[in-house]
Amino acid sequence: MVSAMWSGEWEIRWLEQVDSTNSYVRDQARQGVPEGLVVAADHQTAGRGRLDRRWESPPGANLLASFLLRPDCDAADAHLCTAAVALAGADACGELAGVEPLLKWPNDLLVGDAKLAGVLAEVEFEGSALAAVVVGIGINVAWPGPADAGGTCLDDVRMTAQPVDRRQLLERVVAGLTRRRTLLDAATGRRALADEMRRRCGTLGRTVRVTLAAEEFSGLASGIDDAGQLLVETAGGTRRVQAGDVVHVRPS
Ligand code: BT5
Repeated sequence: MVSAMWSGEWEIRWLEQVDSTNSYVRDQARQGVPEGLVVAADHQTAGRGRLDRRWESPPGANLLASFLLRPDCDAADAHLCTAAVALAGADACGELAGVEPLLKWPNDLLVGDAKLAGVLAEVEFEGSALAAVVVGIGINVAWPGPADAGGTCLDDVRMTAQPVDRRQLLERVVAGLTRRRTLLDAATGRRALADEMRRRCGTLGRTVRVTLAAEEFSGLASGIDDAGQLLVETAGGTRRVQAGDVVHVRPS
């Protein structure tokens, strides 16, 4: 990895409108902007999910934010950046709304079986070295997502009287990420982060149906290995599923 150690500083930019906060931050990363940039937007005109899917959100309704990280780790550990942001997002929802979402492998926050938030991590390389990881999170605050997506929002599940303020929510996500950020730079820290992710991952112990591009199978989600792959026990043995390949993992 090429970067210097993280300075501990965040620079938060809040935009009225952008195509995608992830695209914006990736662009900044390519221009050499240091770690710590955080970009949020009231509205995305081309918000992105994984595998060319769209992330929808009406103007001003939800939290849409991306973080520029330059951790001292290999590309193989970049999935832990997703975990760090997802865990920070879950903590923030607990602190401000009194709900404790669980992680759904590889990149969602769920309340019950409903999707409260999604995380999208994208990596940038310099030669063969990891140069940056851009992690975006969309947390539904006031709008639960498209009708057919099975989503929920904090307004529908919060245990608190007051609606959640998006800027305060971002501040809490930043605080939760600050608590975990240095874990990414050392093997012991990365193990601790991976353990926390496994403890708070609601996918483990459930029967799941995995849909890949060319096949589908079911089994018991039994673990997540150090490379971030989901282990699924099937009649034919243990399958390892990479986040990049999976179209859907559903409880079944
Ligand atoms: C994700 O993708 O869940 C990652 C979403 C990341 C969004 C953030 S917002 C800030 C940053 N900038 C970006 O451009 N992106 C990131 P995936 O697992 O592929 O889920 C996408 C699917 O979720 C879509 O195909 C819809 O079915 C559904 N969906 C779309 N908008 C939703 C919403 N607001 N709430 C719940 N589900 C939604």
